[in-house]
Amino acid sequence: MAGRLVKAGLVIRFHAVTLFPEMFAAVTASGISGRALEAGLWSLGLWNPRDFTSDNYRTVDDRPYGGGPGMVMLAEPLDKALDAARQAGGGKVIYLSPQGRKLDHAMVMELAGTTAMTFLCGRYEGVDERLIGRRVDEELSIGDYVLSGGELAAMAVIDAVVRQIPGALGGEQSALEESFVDGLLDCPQYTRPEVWPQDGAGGKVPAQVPSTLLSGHHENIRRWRLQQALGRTWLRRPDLLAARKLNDDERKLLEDFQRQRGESGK
Ligand code: 9WO
Repeated sequence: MAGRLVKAGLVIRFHAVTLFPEMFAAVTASGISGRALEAGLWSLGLWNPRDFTSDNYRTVDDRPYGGGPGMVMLAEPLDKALDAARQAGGGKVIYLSPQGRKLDHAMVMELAGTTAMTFLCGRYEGVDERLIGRRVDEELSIGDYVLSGGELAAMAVIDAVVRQIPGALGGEQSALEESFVDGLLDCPQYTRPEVWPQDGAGGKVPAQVPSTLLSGHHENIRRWRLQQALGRTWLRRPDLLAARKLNDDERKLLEDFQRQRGESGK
């Protein structure tokens, strides 16, 4: 089919400055991101600061001024690696660190609207502050915890952004149907068998698939799912619910959920 050869103009060129380029196989070789890479929807340039050193030992780190444990990444090799990424059309430089702005769905969508970005991946105890001050455009965190380096955080961002590129999700699947697009958590999902486990023992969840999902009544199913999404968001992430307007119908569905939960005595 001729249409298969025509693809939307949206291609994102990622770059990563990293001492561990081989780690990025996790997003290039598998799954949705791997398939989207093969489809030409994104590319990844990997730049190892060790390849931009000039001493015999290929030194990329040194001891912190002021003393203390561990090592700090040298500015010079990172600066040269970032120059190389920039010459390849690197876009904004993003440093992944726990000190950064916390990533959310809105920021993922903003990044997905750009054509290029370069992730600076720190290791050890961090990167010389002068390099950050001179070369970094944005500092991003994926959550309040410390990793061993920025690579896993960069890959989390790549994965989240790539799934927003039109065509990255196969078939009828659409990023528009995902959690957070609507400001709510996802509803529960079920597949075969209709009863599991057979003896129904244990668990805080019934063994039987909710009857509405088996009814074939599409409007009722849609409303059940919306109600579950509202109820779960209320229970687990009241902060998200507070940030979202509810229409009359949604408010009734949520009140109904809250009533039913009160009756079952939790
Ligand atoms: C390591 C360390 C060891 C002893 C005392 C203090 C220390 N701080 C650090 C540290 O923060 N290392 C970072 C490792 C340096 C920057 C790259 N690293 C990193 C990035 N860890 N966690 C992230 C990260 C990035 C984005 N979102 C969450 C975590």
